[in-house]
Amino acid sequence: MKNFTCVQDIGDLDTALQEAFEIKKERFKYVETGRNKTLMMIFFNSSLRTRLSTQKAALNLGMNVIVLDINQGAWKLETERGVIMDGDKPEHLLEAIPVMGCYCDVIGVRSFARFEDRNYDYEEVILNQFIKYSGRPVFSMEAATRHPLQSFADLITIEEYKKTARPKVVMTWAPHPRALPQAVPNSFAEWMNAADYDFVITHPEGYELDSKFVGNARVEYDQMKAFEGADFVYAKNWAAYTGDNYGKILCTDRAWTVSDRQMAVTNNAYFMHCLPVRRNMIVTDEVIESPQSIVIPEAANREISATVVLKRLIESLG
Ligand code: AN0
Ligand code: CP
Repeated sequence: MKNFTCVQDIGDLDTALQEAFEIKKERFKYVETGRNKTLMMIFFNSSLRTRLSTQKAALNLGMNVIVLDINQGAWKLETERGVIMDGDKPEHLLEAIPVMGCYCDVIGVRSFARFEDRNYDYEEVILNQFIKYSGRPVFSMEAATRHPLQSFADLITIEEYKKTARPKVVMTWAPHPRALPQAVPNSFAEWMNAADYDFVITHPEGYELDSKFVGNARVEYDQMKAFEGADFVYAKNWAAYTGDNYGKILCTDRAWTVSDRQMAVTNNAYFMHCLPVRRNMIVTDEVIESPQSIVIPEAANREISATVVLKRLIESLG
C-alpha cells in the first residue's frame, strides 16, 4: 500500500479485517516492523483520538514519532501557488512539504474541508500536495472528503458486534451548532457500501451527500422509518453539500437528536459515533450512556485500524 486515503487503498476488506483481528489479539506482534522508521503526523486541525491512537499504533510497530501542529508554533503556511507572499504567511506549503519529508519515512496528514470552495475541498488539494511533493507514503488522518482510519475502525467494530451476516446499518444526520465537514459521513458510506451491509442514510432534505459516496445506499428522509429494525445506528452531523448551500447549516431541529424515541423502533441497535460528540445535540445522555452505546470500543479500534495501515505502509517501503 503506497498511500492510504480511501477504501480502495486497503484492498480486500476481509483480508484487512483478518489482519486487524490478528493485531488486536497480539498488538506488539510486528514491533520489529517499524524499527528505525519515523512517523510524522501533521495536524492542520485539532484532534484527540487520531493523535493518540495513531501514535500508539506507531509504538506498537516500534516506530519513532514526530508530531507537528501547524497552528501551534510552525510558520503560517501559504497553500496557493502564484500568491505574492506579502501577507501574514512566511512559508509556502511547496517548500514545507518536501522539508517534512526529509525527516521521516511515513507522513499522516489531518486537513479538514475549509468550506470556501467546494471544488477545492473535493479535489483534496492539500492531501494531494503531500502525496506529490513529500516523497513519502502518505495517509489521511481526516482530509477534506474522507476519514478512512475512522471508517476502518467503524467496520472492525461492526464486525465485532454484529449478530447477522448482513446487518442493517443506519447513518443518521443529527443537529450541531457549527458547520461540520462531510468527511466522516462520506467515508463511512464508502466503507459500508464496500462491506455490502444493508445500509440506509437518513437526513433532512437538503443534506444530500455527493452521490459518489452515497452509492447504492437507500436514502430515507423519515428518520423514524429509517430506524425501523436497525442493528446499528451511526449518528453524525454534517453541513450541506449541494450547490450554493455548500458548508451551510440548513436545519437545527432537535427532533433529529438520537433519543430513546428513535432507538425504540430499532432491533435493539448499537449506537455509534466517531466522537467528539455534543451530548443532547447529536445524542441524548440516556442513549450514549446505555449498554447499547459502543462509542468507546469504537474509539479503541482506532488503534487497531491505524496499526494495520501503518504496518502496510512500512512494508511498502521495501
Ligand atoms: C470533526 C468532523 O466532524 O469532521 C472531526 C470528527 C472526527 N468534528 C468536529 O470538528 C467537531
Ligand atoms: N474520531 C476522531 O477522529 O477524533 P479526533 O478528531 O479527536 O481525532
